[in-house]
Amino acid sequence: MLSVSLRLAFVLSTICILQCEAACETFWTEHNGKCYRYYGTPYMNWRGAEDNCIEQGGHLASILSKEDENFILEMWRSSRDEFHKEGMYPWKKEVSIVYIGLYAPQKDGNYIWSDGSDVTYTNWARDQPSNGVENSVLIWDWPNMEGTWNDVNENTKAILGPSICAKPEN
Ligand SMILES: [Ca+2]
Repeated sequence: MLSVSLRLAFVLSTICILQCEAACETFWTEHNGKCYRYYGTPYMNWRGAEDNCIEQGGHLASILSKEDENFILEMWRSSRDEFHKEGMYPWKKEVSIVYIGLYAPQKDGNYIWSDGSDVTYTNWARDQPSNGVENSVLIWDWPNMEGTWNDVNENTKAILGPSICAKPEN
């Protein structure tokens, strides 16, 4: 009886080593209780990027603190630079964007996070947000605007449609 229990414990612990240890699946990076992944899918607008994240079990990433932002920026830039190395990015890396989960569904300047988080932190670029028809938010690396936020028309399709999804840990 003891050996059966031991064997069962061994089997369960083996399963756990294979599946329980990783908080995040392959290609997803853990940060502060969530898993994040960069997607470089071509020609996608904000809604397309958000729909892709929903298919993956999450939403476009929300940024609730400077700490979140630093993590997102580091992840985005290193992932983007890998695309550069592979010759997949037809754009200068100094001039590039990434969608985040902030949007104004009523186009009235009232921004909310698509994952339902409260808006506790923003980092708008100078003279932003524009509001109105520009209701979908991205971070841009642009001369003198590195890492700040801009709202764009929801129909804008990014050159490479890059976005960062986030979902709860396993
Ligand atoms: Ca704008």
